[in-house]
Amino acid sequence: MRRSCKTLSVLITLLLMIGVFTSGCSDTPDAKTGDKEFYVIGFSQLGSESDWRIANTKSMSQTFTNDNGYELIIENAKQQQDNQFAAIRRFILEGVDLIVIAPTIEEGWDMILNEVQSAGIPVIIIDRSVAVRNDDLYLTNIGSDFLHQGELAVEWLEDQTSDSEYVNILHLQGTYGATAQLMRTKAIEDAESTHSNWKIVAQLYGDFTEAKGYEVMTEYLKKNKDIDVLYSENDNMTFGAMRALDEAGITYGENGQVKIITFDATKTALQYCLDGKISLCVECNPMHGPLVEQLIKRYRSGETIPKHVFIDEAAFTREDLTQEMVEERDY
Ligand code: GYE
Repeated sequence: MRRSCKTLSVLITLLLMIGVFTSGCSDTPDAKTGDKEFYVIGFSQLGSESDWRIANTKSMSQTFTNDNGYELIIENAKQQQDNQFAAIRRFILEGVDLIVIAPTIEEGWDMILNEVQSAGIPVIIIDRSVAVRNDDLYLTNIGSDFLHQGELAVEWLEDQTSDSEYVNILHLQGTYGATAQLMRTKAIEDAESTHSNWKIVAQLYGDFTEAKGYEVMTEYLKKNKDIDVLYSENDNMTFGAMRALDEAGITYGENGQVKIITFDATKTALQYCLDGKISLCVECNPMHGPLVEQLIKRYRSGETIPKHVFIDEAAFTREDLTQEMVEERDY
């Protein structure tokens, strides 16, 4: 207690001294006059679980630079929604101009977004979505059409398996309750129910990370080897799964036992696809920065902006790719 009083008095004295000093030099240029006014953005990033996520964070920080007139404060929530709430509350206290949220899961956002709204701060949701009762709580949601991505995978698999008597599908799932997981799961589950020859033999939880993908696959493969297709909800889980398949002596890819479908289509995954190891890469574009900036500019100039902006995405097989395309991939 005594110590903090002392610290306080030292601080006050210092502040007074600065005050006297600056007021005494009113003719000399104030350091502040040279400072630019930045538009301050608080960005609650959900984590750093995947290559996709790293690219997404990079795209945001490369866009919202001081040179472009922004100050970007990034908080990494380490895949915990509570950490996102804490970061958002700090943004409110700091009085940022706008908050961007890449939410972990869809549920549970009403209360915190109400707090942000009461503070008069606009919100943009990127990547995954939030399931809130009132969508006035955010300006716009920019991200992928995850159901469409799943449907692209299903379409391709239909083509591949129309003559097969049975198709055993092993399903690796991302973070439960995240839009990317919910929609990619919906696509394959719906398709299974309408294809009598398809069977999802197991659903394993990989939480979108390579380590978890490897771990659950290794465990599963100890007892089960009868798999025709691996439907993996992101590239990093796929990489972990490939390692587990290698160790279990199960072949995959062209002329192999297992066909691999993966989501994201990062450079590494595309290279595997071109090398014949992965059969299908469904694209999920993380380069949100420029698009977010465009929308912020429109919002600041008083335009009404669309409530949901989807990014155009495709799917690739080996035949669609060239080495050049892989090299050009920026994530
Ligand atoms: O597919 C995965 C990441 O929500 C689109 O999250 C994102 C997903 C992406 O961890 O790699």
